Formats: sequence, C-alpha cells, structure tokens
Amino acid sequence: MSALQSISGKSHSAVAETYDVVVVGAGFAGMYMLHRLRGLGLAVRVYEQGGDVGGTWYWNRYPGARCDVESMQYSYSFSDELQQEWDWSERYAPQPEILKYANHVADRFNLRPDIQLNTRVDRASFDETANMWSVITSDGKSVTAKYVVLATGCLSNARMPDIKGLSDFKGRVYHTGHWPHEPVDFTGQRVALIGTGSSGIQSVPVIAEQANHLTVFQRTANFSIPARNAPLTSEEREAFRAKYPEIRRFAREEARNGIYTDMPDRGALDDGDNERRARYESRWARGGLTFMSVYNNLALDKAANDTAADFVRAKIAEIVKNPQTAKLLQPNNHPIGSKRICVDTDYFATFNRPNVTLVDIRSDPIEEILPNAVRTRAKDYEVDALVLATGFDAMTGSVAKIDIGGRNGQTLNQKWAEGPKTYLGLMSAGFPNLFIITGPGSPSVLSNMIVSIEQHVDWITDCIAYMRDRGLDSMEAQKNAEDNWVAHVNEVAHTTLYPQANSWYMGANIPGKPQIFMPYIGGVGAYRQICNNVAAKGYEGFAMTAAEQPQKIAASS
Ligand code: N01
Repeated sequence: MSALQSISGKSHSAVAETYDVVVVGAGFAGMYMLHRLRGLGLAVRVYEQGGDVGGTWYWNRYPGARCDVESMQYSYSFSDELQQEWDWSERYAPQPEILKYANHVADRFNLRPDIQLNTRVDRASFDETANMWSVITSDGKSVTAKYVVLATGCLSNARMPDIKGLSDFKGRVYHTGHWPHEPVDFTGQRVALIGTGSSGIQSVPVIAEQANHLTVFQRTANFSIPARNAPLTSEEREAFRAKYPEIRRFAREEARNGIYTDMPDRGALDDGDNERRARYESRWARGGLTFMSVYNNLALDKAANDTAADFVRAKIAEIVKNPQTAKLLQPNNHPIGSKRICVDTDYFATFNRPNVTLVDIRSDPIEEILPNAVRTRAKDYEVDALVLATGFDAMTGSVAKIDIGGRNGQTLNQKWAEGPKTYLGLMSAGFPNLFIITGPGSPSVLSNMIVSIEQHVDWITDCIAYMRDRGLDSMEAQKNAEDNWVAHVNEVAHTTLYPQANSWYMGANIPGKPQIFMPYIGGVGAYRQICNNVAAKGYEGFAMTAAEQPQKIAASS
C-alpha cells in the first residue's frame, strides 16, 4: 500500500506513536476491522492480549470445542476468493481448524504487521481538547489515536466460580475458556467437571472417553440438540459455494439470527399433535441450532414453546437409560431457547457410560473444594483434575476490564454500573469516537457472530470515511437517541420468553451484575436496516463536529 496521508497526518508506514485508529482485539472482528481501515489508507494499530490471532478460537481449546454454527456459514463473506477457496472439513469445524482459518486470513491479507500480540489495552482516555484518545498498553507504552474500536468479543472474559477452597485444590484446574496450549491428557484420571452450558456439553463426551471417571456437577439442566456433525463432501462444499450469493444475502437480510435455513410459516399450535411431532422429528434428525426455527412462535408463546421443550425432554428420556439421571438431565426451569440452546455430539448418551456420574448440585450443592475432592453437602467426590465450564462475564466483561475514560472524567464502568447503555450497540454517549463491535444493544450473540461482525465493521468503516471526507473530527451518540434505543431493546426483549431465564444474556450468571437483557432481539435484518437508515440520514442520533482546522483528506486506496 502506498503511504497515503491519513486523518492523523501520519503515513501508514511511518507511524510512531499516533494512529488514526487503535483496535482492541485480533479475533474475527479486529482482523476484519483492520483490513477495512487499511483499505481507507489509515494508520491502524491492533492490540491483542493473546499470543496469536483468533480471539475466542485462540482461547477456547477445550476437548470437543467446535462452533455451533455450520462452518460454511461461520466464515467471512467479504472476500469471494476466500470463501471459494477455503475447504472446511466438517459440517461443524473443530476449534483447531477455525483457528487455522483465522491464521490463514491474517496471512492472506497480510494483517500481522499491524497487530501487536501479547499486549493488553489497560486504559483509554479521551482528551476533549484534542479530540484524541490516549491508550495505555500492558507493555507500559502510551499511544494516541483519533478513534478506538473495541473488538474485544462478547464471550472472552472467562469467569472463575467463587467456590470455597478452589485455590487449595492440589490437582490441575482448567477453565474451558482459558484452556492450556499444550495437550491435556486425562487418561487414568478422575475428573470433575462443573457447568453444563455449551462448553460443558461439548467437552463431557470427549473427556468421558479419556478419563478413568468423570463426575459432572450440574446446576441447571440445559436443552441440547444433536449436532449431527459429519465430514463435508466436496459435492456439499461445491453446492454451498455455488449458492453463496443467495446464502449470504439471506443470512444478512432475512434470517433473524444470521443463519441461512428454511423459515417457518406457522406457529407450533397451528399444527395437530402428529404433524407437529413429525416436524420436530425431522429437525431433530437434521440436527443443529436451527431446531428453534421449526415454528415462528417458539420464542414468543409459552404454550408453543412447551411443545418443543416437551419433545426434547422426551428425547432425553429415550436416550438416557437410568430414569433418575434422565429426569435430572431434563431442563425444567426455563423455556427452550431462552438460554442459548446447546448443540452436542452424544452428550446425553454419555451418561449411559459406567465411568460417568451426574451430580445435581441444586439438590446437593457444592460446599467446598478440598485439596483432593469436591465436597457436596452429601458426599466427597475424590478427583485428580477439575474442569470449570462455568462461562463468561458476557458482553460487557471484556470492555469493563479496560479503564475507559470519556467526557468529564466519567468512566464507562461508572456509566454502565446499572447496565450497559449504547446507541445501536455501536457507541455510548459521552465516549466520542469510541466504537464497539457487536456491543450490548446489537444482535451480536443472538446471531451468527461473523454476520454481525461484518455488518458492524462495514458500518464503522463507512462512518469513518464519511467523517474524513467531510473534515469531521468527532462523533458521539446523543443521549436521547441512546435512551430511546435502550428502551426499544428492552421493550422488544420483553415481548419474548428470553427474560424468563437466568441466562448470561441477562447478566444473571455474575453475582451483582445488573440483570438486563443485553443483546438486541429484533433480528439482524431489521437491525441492519435501522443502521443503514441512520447512516442514510447523515448519522441521525449521533452528534458530529467539524475539526477546527480540517485535515487534508487522503484518497481511499
Ligand atoms: O457458559 P454458560 P459456556 N457452580 O454460562 C454453571 C458460547 N459457546 O461456556 O446455568 C456451579 O452457558 C452454569 O450453571 P447455571 C455460547 O453462546 C459456544 O458453556 O448458571 N455451576 C452453567 O451450567 C454459550 O452459550 C459454543 O445454573 C456453575 C455453566 O456453568 C456461551 O458461549 C461453545 C457455577 C456455564 O454455562 C457460554 O457457554 C461454547 C458455579 N459457581 C460456548 N457458575 C459453540 O459454538 C456457573 N455454573 C458450540
């Protein structure tokens, strides 16, 4: 790329300490953000706390880790060459392959020179006089930038449970969201696994095959649908690739969750018992997350939802031989889908193995961890290793770890103390030129993340180009627009069954965290349209101010 004059007046190749944009995180969001901003000829620095690119897929290396969105769809769409050339091996690619893909993208688009690995952003503060951000990193350096983009991920702040005695445990303790990079071998070991969300449900069958004995400590039984994972044939890949333009269009514009699938044309109670059962059977046989798309009212109507929940509970009873264990594994305290539905390979059948025990810690709570055992109220379970599949401080956790100071000395943590407040999930009033990718208030975790990431990155890129082309210096969400958006996000959430579950969507998994439904549930297509309309109206709801002395503008490369 030629050295173009950028917003900061620095050339791309001659940057010392001032950048046009600092991007935090080099997962799928940060990498694509860098790629697009470079296309504008801007000077960009990406800081990544991990030792390599990949974000979620760099950290979540636990046994059985896969994406629950099919690989042909959980992939970038911005480069047709990339999507035509990359060969996914299985319907749901395993974590090492997704990480390899992330690395391939970093190399193919030559992203690495602008990514600084093993470096956390500790602090970012906005200088109101200069309209610049000052960013302090864990290597003790300070840089300035016109814009900061938080590409920090929604499920990247692994949460250790607060269980008495945990630090005294003598064996190894693993968190699924922070898994070691060297191979972990449970052969011959007695393993305890705490937590039965997606991570636990994926790892249980794999650990059970290796361990001498696996004891699963379950607080909440979860709904899970078989993945029906299988190798992808070259014919399947080709058929998909031939249809990519339509698949990607549909995922962006029509699918509520950014996943191409058949759309339901009726509600669950519109069919009689036999017809309904046949439809559920057919989706169960097909497998995967789109089970919830059998009918159009499963997330809205409790009676409709009950028909799907009863179907899955009956399947669990069919699979699990011990009736008492089956009963414990049948979810009974939340509507199906109101917690992120899980996708598994042989999860329920694993409880038929003689070396697997289920402990219901609702009736028999964990009291403490001893140096060699998990002690529940009723019994000590002696174990050699502990696996914590206890989840994340979702959506806000990674943002909150950075000390972000906006106007008038207010920090983002102060502003969000009672729950995150954003306009469109993209910006928060009082924090000019600070963008969040897939932030709270956007569809984010309710969607195929890559669809939502690409939409945000494209919108932010267009916005920065718009400002540059008009000599605009700062942009900020207006408080009334933000208040209206927060109210809308909340209102839409409460038309659904989602708030009925104590989920991480609600912040309910973190003691003391405000309980607010954080993502926007209006659907990715409707949301995209809203964002496009806002942009078309000159970024309605955002205040934009001109630079006192407009900078000379670089042409796009
Ligand atoms: O975390 P979770 P996760 N004592 O929060 C339990 C994505 N993901 O890592 O429900 C005992 O869902 C907790 O119990 P409860 C996906 O979006 C995707 O599994 O709070 N138990 C729960 O059972 C997913 O939704 C993929 O009562 C404790 C579990 O730990 C999200 O990440 C794979 C406890 C945590 O479940 C998070 O999934 C993996 C305690 N003190 C993850 N604290 C795929 O793409 C917590 N728990 C397939």
